[in-house]
Amino acid sequence: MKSRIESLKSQALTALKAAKSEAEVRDLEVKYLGRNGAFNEIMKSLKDLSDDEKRTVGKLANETKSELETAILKKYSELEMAAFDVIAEKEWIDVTVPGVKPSVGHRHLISKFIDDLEVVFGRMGFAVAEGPDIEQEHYNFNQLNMPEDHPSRDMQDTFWVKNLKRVALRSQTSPVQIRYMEAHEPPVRIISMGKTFRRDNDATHSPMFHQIEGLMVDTDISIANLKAVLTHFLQQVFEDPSIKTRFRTSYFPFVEPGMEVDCTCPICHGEGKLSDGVPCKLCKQCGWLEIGGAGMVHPKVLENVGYDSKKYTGFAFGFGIDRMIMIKYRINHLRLFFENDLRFITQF
Ligand code: FA5
Repeated sequence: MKSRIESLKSQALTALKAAKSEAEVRDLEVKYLGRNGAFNEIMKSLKDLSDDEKRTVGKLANETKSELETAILKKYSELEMAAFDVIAEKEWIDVTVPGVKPSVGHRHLISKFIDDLEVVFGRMGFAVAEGPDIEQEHYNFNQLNMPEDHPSRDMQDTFWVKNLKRVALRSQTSPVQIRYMEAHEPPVRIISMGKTFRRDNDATHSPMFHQIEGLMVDTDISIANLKAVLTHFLQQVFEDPSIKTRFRTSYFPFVEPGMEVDCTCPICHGEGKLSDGVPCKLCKQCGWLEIGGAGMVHPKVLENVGYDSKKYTGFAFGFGIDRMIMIKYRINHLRLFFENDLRFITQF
């Protein structure tokens, strides 16, 4: 019986050593230690032995059984570790390899610039007003002292909306002045920024462009206020406190007097040439750049919205946002703003 136990043990250990999978180990466990396994058979047959033999053989059988149990547990854990090694090998990653940088988008140059304008005017107490891109003739022209058949309408070659009477893509941001004044009593201090549309198309004029409109109305507003606000504004926008402004008489039906606003060239600082004597290309050696129109609000416009033009005066201005960005960042073609070429867009 003893030799039978010894031989079972060595058979079992050899088979266990050769086992390659958990399933094989489980089969061996059943074969040797299971309810109908070899060791249970031995235990059952102990009853036929003498008391002395029962004690020694039983002890040996029990010891061998628990030895086998330990060996089986050890084999299970070896197989498990080997499985982990396979996973670790298969799913191996090198954490020292430099990562792939995800590309993150950002706001467009024009949107960011519009935010900057809002900040500059916000500091001067101007609120932001809005109006629709598709506008009634009434607001885009009539109320601005540009009645039907008035030749001044030819100054802005307008996109009219087909099949809709007297509706156009707004050709300027000035209609927002009217909408705001109709809804509010003075004092008024607003800017309005957004898209405007005209039948234009060249390097510095596009069919869709952006304007900023400004309007200030109160009892004592004069050209001095206009000049102070616009000079400060341009110095802030071009980040150059040496910027100067000048006003040239001009004509816009909704202001009187009307003016073109120029500022000194931020590249040559009004000299027309750079410090090394090279002629300045941006201002074409003139030292000044045209930025937009302005003037004192025409009394007729004030009356159109129900304001007392004897009591109130105001100034208004309208500048090209795209033009200011072109000057600030030395961009030579408007098309670049709208082509969405990432090589351009990611620079700002
Ligand atoms: C006007 O539109 C007036 N509403 C401005 C104004 C407001 C004057 C209030 C007085 C009081 P003007 O047509 O000049 O003015 O246009 C103003 C600016 O818009 C121009 O100086 C230019 O910078 C810009 N601009 C005009 N057309 C285009 C275009 N097609 N593409 C890009 N910018 C343009």
